[in-house]
Amino acid sequence: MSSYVLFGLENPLLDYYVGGEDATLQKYGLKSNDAVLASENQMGIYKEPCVSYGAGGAAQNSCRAAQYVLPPNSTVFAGCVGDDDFARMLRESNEKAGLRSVFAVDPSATTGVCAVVLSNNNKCRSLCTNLGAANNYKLENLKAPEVWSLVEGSRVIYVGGYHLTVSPESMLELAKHAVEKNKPYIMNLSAPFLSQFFKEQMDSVVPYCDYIIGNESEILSYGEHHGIETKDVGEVALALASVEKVNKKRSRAVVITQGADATIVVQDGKVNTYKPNHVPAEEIVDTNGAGDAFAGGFIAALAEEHGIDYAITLGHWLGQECIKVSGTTLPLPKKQY
Ligand code: 26A
Repeated sequence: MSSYVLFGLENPLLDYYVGGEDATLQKYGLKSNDAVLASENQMGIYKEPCVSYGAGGAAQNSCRAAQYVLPPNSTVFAGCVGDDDFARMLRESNEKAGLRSVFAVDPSATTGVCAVVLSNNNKCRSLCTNLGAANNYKLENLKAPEVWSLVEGSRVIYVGGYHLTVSPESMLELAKHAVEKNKPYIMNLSAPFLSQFFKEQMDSVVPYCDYIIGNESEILSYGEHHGIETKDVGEVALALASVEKVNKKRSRAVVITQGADATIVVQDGKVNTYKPNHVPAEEIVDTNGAGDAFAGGFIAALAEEHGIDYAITLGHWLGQECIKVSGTTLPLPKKQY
């Protein structure tokens, strides 16, 4: 049996920071706080001068964050990359973070890139992604013996909702395995557009989820596209939590972060709130990846069989450490919670 307790799946992306703030947003028709797949007329953004770059990919960020607090060799992450320098950089930064990459390689495509535009004193981030090779992950990549044995050896499974656009079959395969072995299965809502344009795929995975993590705009988008007539985050989370479950041995928790405001947790028909500690504005460097770091802390706590209170606390702490440094990485040398 492998020692990797946490198995993650999603898009291995490189984050490509572009300057210009509002002018760049306008030029490419982007909203200041959003995440989209790049359309044909947004492709020019990847030719804009690069301010900085680094490992990205929402679930890959979360897995790096989880590994930050877990014992060595606890976390493994799967996805598809090209055979290029970007892929080498991703492997390197995962390795530095202690995260094992099990990448499928599609030499006919380039590694996925996410253009990041910060604005409003770095408080807002707009993400515009060209998935490239990440889009070519297949169920057969997951079922390859060297990958599937890691799935079997894991205790907790984390899937990024962004993978709904790529390989919902792989997400379902992991989900069925999780039910069969009664392992916690966690999905992130990832972005508002998924509930809108990938609703059917989303609805096929939700019944398997023991934990669903998201933010306020993602849960409200879920509500809007599921005929839930309220803008109350707790109410929509209650509705999502009550979707019939496949694994009857576990109840479902829906966890909604709201930036500096209280995180809302819905479980067993009850709504609880958890206020994160205050981070002074002058300490905030880059909010990109805060939600991913939160998810990383949350899933790390579950992997160590802690309860939900501790999972939220650890998530808040990692989210706050993440926004104090540039990019989606965490401070080094490692801080201890
Ligand atoms: C399919 N899409 C659009 C995406 C992403 C994504 N990760 C996976 N799939 N769009 C943006 N991201 C990542 O989100 C992180 C911030 O939460 C970015 O790479 C960024 O690191």
